Amino acid sequence: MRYALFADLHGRPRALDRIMAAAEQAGVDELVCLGDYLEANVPRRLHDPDRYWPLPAVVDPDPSLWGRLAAVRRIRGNQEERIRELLRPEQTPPELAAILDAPAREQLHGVLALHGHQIRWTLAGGPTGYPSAAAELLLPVAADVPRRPVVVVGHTHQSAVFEIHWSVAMSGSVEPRVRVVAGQPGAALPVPSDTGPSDAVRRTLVVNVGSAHGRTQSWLYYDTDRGEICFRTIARARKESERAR
Ligand SMILES: [Mn+2]
Repeated sequence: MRYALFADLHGRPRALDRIMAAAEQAGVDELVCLGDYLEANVPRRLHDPDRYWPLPAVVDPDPSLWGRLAAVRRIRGNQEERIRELLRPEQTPPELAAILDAPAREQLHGVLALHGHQIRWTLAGGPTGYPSAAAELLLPVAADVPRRPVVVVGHTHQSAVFEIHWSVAMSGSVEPRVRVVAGQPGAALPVPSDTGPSDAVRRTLVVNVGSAHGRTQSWLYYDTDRGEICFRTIARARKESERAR
């Protein structure tokens, strides 16, 4: 089985076209969106489910995109949760309702897939003198990460791999250490096929995929037969790129 995993499409139909074309070219069997396939138009600070919001104020009405997303396996993200909270059932078109009920997490062979809003994130930087690009990297809080061998997430729009060693936590009250795994672009990460019981997991690899929209679109190619996951990107010239939002 070969999966294309992507996240943070934020309702961009042309970005979905390009992800689908790249996945098809790579011989992918199934596409999986790790949340935020839609975009909530109501700013977070105005989010109020008790107020009535007309449909276009909440989400761009795009039945064509909704229909295509219905064919993609979906994990729900914070955007979908906010849209669902702001719309009443009677004002939600059936094509939209059909894609808002995605599960919060799914086991796909050797990887656990979820959206990163279920995890707290902290800035890597601070007073310790990191170079600025590294300082802006968001690290997952280990306590929020499911203790599985490989966890794939989206949400922060940053492509990165983190390693958590759980054995440190068992020796006392010390938080498990989160380490950034430096990798070559396109290098394969091994994914064990046997996931086993959670308490036997000594090390978790968190594979964080960048945004599926924008000038550089990121996705993950997961080949279960080979037991490997790879970062893939689709890069475009500036004039073709979509307006940043
Ligand atoms: Mn998100």
